[in-house]
Amino acid sequence: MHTMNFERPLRIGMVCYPTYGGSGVLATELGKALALQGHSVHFISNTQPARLDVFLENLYFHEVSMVHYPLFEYSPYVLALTGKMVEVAREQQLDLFHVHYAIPHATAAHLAKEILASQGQQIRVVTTLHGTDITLVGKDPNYAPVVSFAIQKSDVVTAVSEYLRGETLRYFDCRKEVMVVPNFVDLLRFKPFARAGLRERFCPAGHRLLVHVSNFRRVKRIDRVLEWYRAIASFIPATLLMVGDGPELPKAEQTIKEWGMQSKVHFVGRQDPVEELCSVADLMLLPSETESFGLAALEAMACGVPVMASQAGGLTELIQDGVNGFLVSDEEQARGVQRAVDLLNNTEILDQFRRAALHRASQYNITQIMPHYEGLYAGALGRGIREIS
Ligand code: GMT
Repeated sequence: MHTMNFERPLRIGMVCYPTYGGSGVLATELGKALALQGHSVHFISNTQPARLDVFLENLYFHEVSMVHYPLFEYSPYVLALTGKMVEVAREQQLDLFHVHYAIPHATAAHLAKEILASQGQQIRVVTTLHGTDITLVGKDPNYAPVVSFAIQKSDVVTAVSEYLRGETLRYFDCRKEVMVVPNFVDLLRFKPFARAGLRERFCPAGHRLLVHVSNFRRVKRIDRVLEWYRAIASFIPATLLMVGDGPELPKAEQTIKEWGMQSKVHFVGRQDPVEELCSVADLMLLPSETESFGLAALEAMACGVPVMASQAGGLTELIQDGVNGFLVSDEEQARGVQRAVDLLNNTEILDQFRRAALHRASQYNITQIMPHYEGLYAGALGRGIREIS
């Protein structure tokens, strides 16, 4: 892996949500890659991040313990997190915090930085904006001033797409340069798999296999996944694989029952390794209302699967319409379905789309993207710790 040389390895506090959301996945994969480069990476979160599944001697996890007290209806997580960040930074002599998802991590990082400064320890803060921390919940008037302030106070701010950078500048009093560092994928892990018999477990011969992977939140528009599938299946034999779990799952299962399509739609819950399931599919469906980047789409493409997605947000930067997938506007749903049917009916063109998807994903390999973060760390640390290559 090409990377930078520093005077010494960095000591990084990585703060993220531990669940299956894209920001936690990104943070975890980045942390693992940085640890492989020799940096010490300390994850700080309320439970062990889902993909923190390897042992490396310079990769650590520090659990935030919540304080419960009868007076609190809601325990103040941001304070518990800040306290833990201060403790870890002091004990491990951290150089910087890299916080993923602004709410509340960037606020906690600012507080921790101030507390540490008052004790004579300087630490830098790199904030990565991932999506709804800006586009949905972040701009809620209750949170917006706090998010603005935390962004301004970060030493470095990154966004995962040009779209998200634009939204940040549009909605927030940012007064900060926002650098775009896109999502990435580990191509050693995400590649076309051909596990014998896996496709056949879900999908009869002669069917096309469609897949959706998400955390089943409203923003993913699960109802539209099902509508797209039903429309496609009205033209060609097709099966749908629904991977993931979340608040919209029960409603989706109910819809499929009402449509009497239980034998053709498989809900398989959260799955690791998702790459094996993606690999056996012919097309991914991702009609999200907004998607700052669309990591699930990138991971599917790395497995050689084209993506039919909404023409929204960062998806339009990743997916090349008519080359490695389709971008479907709200007004052109029927046309989108027809294009998908035409693709699935034509094995030769489908193979072309598959190859184009693989090629596109190769431009987002972790080996290419990780050095951008290291460069930003070097910049944030300035003379504190020099990058020497
Ligand atoms: O912003 C969110 O909804 C949460 C976040 C997550 O943790 O799942 O997802 C976002 O971050 C991913 C990683 O950067 C992006 O690939 C997703 O597009 C983005 N989700 C949305 O914008 C809805």
